[in-house]
Amino acid sequence: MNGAQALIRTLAGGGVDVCFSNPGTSEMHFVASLDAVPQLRGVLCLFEGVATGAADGYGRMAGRPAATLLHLGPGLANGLANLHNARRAGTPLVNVVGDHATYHKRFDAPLESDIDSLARPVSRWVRRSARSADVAGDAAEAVAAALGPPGGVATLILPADVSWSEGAEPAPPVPPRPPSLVPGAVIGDAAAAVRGGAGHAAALPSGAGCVILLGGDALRRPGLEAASRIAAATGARLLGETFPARLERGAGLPGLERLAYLAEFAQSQLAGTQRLILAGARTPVSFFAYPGLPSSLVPGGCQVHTLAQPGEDVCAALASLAERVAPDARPQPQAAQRPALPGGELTAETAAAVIGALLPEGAIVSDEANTSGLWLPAATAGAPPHDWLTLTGGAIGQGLPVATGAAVACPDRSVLALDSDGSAMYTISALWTHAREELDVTTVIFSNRRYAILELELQRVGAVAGGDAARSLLDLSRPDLDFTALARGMGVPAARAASAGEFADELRRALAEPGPHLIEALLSPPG
Ligand SMILES: Cc1ncc(C[n+]2csc(CCOP(=O)(O)OP(=O)(O)O)c2C)c(N)n1
Repeated sequence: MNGAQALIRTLAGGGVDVCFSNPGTSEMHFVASLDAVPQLRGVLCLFEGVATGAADGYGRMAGRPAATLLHLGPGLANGLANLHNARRAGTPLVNVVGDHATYHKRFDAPLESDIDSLARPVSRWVRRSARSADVAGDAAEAVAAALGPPGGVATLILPADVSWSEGAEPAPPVPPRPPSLVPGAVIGDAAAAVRGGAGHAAALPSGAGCVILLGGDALRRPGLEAASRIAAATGARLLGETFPARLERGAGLPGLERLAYLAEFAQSQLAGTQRLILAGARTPVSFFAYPGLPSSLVPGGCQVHTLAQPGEDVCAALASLAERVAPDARPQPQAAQRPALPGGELTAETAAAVIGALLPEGAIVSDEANTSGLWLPAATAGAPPHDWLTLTGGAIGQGLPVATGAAVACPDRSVLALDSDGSAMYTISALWTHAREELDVTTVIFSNRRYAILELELQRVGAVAGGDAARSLLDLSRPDLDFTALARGMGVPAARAASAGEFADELRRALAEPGPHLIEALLSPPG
């Protein structure tokens, strides 16, 4: 057996059943081996950023890694931005990067580059397989490293001669580590913080001044329900991290307000907090630095308590905390509630109401709506239960690929990709994979024909720019993008909506029919 065959069998044996691929010459033996191992499904992506983003979406939903197959340093470089997002999401992902044959590298052929250095910043584990006899063992370790906990990107660099040489055999899976349990003393410390700490005024509910910031796995049902019990019993306030990898929400689950993106709003959400408990979330910081604003969002004088670190079982920690401070409390479920279908103009606000009115039960939403997404959380809060996946690392071009991977991971669920026009263009070729794989993804493009957030940021950072040269760098018109033509050109049926009513009709139709669809929502400028 050659190295590539042993690698693929080992990945499949370790539960990796899909490989989002954009191969080249050095990966041909990997490609050739796929027919012999039907347990590993190869999915062609026409750009590496689609492959890495799709593997992220898959890993977030499946809870186990997909593989990628990328072509040397340049292929990896094309995929880096979405590997960065995956790293921020804590997604398990096995990133296979082909390389030249070991003996060919010293000739410095045109595609030669420093793959290891490119991989390291986005990877929690990097290994270069040296011999075909090693590759299966390396692959088994890569799967375990990707699973963590916490999950992350494991990059396996695969020289072409390691792939094609005989003498390999599959390796058994390496058992992943279980998450560490949070020590009782840490739970006790958090319990004291929730109960009010020293100097607590008896007239106030014990949790007054306390915020529990939930992130990571705490945003799945068990974590949310435990946190909700704590909040119900003590008056502590719950907030979710700004950009969750995966948030379970909707009717019947505890509702959760997220920390705002804009630092000024986040500051006002956290104002008056005396005790901040981090449950799977990082210490909140401003997304960017702004002149005159602090980087840390922790209010002055507020004590920060970490309930669970990355890699620790945050849901078990929240459950233990709930048993201590809220033994009799019940989680507070969000009531079922949908907005009425609006008429009139199609704006970001009426579009959100349409989505809230029609979102199917069990939907997976890939949210890269940016400024057009402002009204989505409120409009969908009481919709039937669904998952919400967001732009974890701020590198735009994630939304369509994450939807691709989520749809491959969950073929029985409806996937809704909500994408702003500028972001969609980075990885627009994901639509071709939606069509090729017949994925049930409905893509909504919020077409405002601008980089609207950057118009706002221009003012917020205090840059003085009123001229046409500056404006033209934030403007997506001249020519106007025709997303319906782009979609049809890649095999995805598409329609345009210019009013709230048209958008509702098109969304209803797209959600009812299997397979991919695209709706270009031509937004009226905000009034
Ligand atoms: C990889 C990457 N490149 C560039 C940026 C900078 N950037 C942030 S938002 C944005 C434009 C977003 O425009 P669009 O997706 O149309 O959303 P809108 O702001 O109009 O809602 C850009 C270019 C980024 N965040 N990530």
